[in-house]
Amino acid sequence: QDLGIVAVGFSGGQGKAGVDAAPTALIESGLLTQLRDELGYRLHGHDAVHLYTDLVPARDPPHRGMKNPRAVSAVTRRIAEQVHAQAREGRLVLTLGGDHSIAIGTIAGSASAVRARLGRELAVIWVDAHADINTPETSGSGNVHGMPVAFLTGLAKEETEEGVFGWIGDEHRISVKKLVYIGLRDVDAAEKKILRENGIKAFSMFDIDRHGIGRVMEMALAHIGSDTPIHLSFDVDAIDPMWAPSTGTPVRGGLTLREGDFICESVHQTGSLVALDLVEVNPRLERDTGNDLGANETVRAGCSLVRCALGESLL
Ligand code: DIR
Ligand code: MN
Ligand code: MN
Ligand code: MN
Repeated sequence: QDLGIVAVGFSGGQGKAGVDAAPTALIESGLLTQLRDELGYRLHGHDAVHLYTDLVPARDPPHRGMKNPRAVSAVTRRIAEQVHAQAREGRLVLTLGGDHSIAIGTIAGSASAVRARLGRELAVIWVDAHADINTPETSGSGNVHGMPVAFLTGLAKEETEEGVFGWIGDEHRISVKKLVYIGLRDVDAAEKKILRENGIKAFSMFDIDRHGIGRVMEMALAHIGSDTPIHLSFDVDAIDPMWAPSTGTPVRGGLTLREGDFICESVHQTGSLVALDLVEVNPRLERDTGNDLGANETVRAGCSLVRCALGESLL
């Protein structure tokens, strides 16, 4: 099968440098070679790691409290075009982030491509410790990586097309009905209200402990419905810091490595996966505190998640 790769070295959706180094770290650890040689994918677009430096303005003052709003908007707009172009060719698209703000681009691109190519609505499985559904107005941090789902569902909007994220149109958006969260454990009060008021399906760590990951995946996939194209957006901080410590906002009490891999395997098994993001690996954080092992383990966890989503565990 054909696999489009979009390697995104971007960190402007949050404050910690180093998450931009993740695509190179993942690729240098052998991820793409494995996908090609062991899983048999034909790769496209894998020759470049995009830094988008030409899109980052010299002056980028806050807008509605958002930090780096113009940079994030311009970069995600370009990513949306890249993902759309790959997906229109009928390729599965793998995006290696970067912080989670880039999902504004990846999901906008795959939602619009799935509409154009199949006339279908895209479902999204968002695996994360966080809900990333703050609006600019509810956000306490101003970091756009805490807001992508609000923009993608239309819960946050710009009034005019000239507004900072005004390029996001209906063709790029997803329905709150086709969105499922897995792994939540650090959700802001305002986000809980948004999830409740919009009836958004969410499986927290509590639900995983109660039902087990097998049952949770059955329920998550049943909610989406069979034969619906799926975009899996995986924030590595969903995995417990025991296995993935090198990430910007680690939260204890997370998924085991096996539970993370199982989520990916279950999505692969549906045969409906059209796009996959792996985000928030920051190899520099643990490296800088002298913990090379922590950085390497996090990269290794990320590689495993991607291979599982792309079919490694099939016998
Ligand atoms: C917090 C933390 N809810 C915020 N969010 C994320 O900044 O909006 N951390 N996404 O990874
Ligand atoms: Mn996230
Ligand atoms: Mn997160
Ligand atoms: Mn938090």
